[in-house]
Amino acid sequence: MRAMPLEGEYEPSPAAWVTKQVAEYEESGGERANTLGNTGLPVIIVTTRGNKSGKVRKTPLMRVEHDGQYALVASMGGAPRHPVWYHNLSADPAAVVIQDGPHPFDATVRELSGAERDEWWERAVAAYPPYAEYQRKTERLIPVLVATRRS
Ligand code: F42
Repeated sequence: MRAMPLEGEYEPSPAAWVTKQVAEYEESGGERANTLGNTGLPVIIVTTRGNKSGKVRKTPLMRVEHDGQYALVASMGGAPRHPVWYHNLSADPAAVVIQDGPHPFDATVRELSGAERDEWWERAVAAYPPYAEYQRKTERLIPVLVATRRS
């Protein structure tokens, strides 16, 4: 079943390389622009709704998948503040579309804590080792959310 794209006006990221990656990923159905730079490590595209503007926002994130669920890691390179897409998801955990390959799908997210977060954090660091470095760089506990496909 195809995703119901989040209605609303798409507002590209102010970061040009992010906007470019999203555009190329979507145009190619996930065949191109599907890794982080030349790391060879896969990314997904996460669509959220701006919690203030209501605009549609699209964010490439590292692909951390297990049994059909995805971890969304609000690392932002270990910056002191959470990325704003995290606030969008916190405001509306059901306004989420995940694209991992050609077909985007609707999902719902839940923020993880405790042992469940530890388990997904391990998977995240295995998929993208710099996450461990980012956590060492910042006082904030990097939020980990799990996205589950809505049938
Ligand atoms: N970021 C991560 O945090 N984790 C990753 O695993 C990750 C992987 C990754 C791979 C490839 C790549 O190209 C980028 C990657 N990034 C990763 C970076 C990620 O794509 C984002 O650029 C980054 O996390 C920052 O997200 P952000 O949502 O904070 O982006 C800012 C720059 C942004 O878009 N700001 C907009 C602006 O105009 O300044 C506003 C966006 C927005 O959602 N606004 C809300 C609204 O209502 O419209 C209001 C938000 C609020 O509460 O103020």
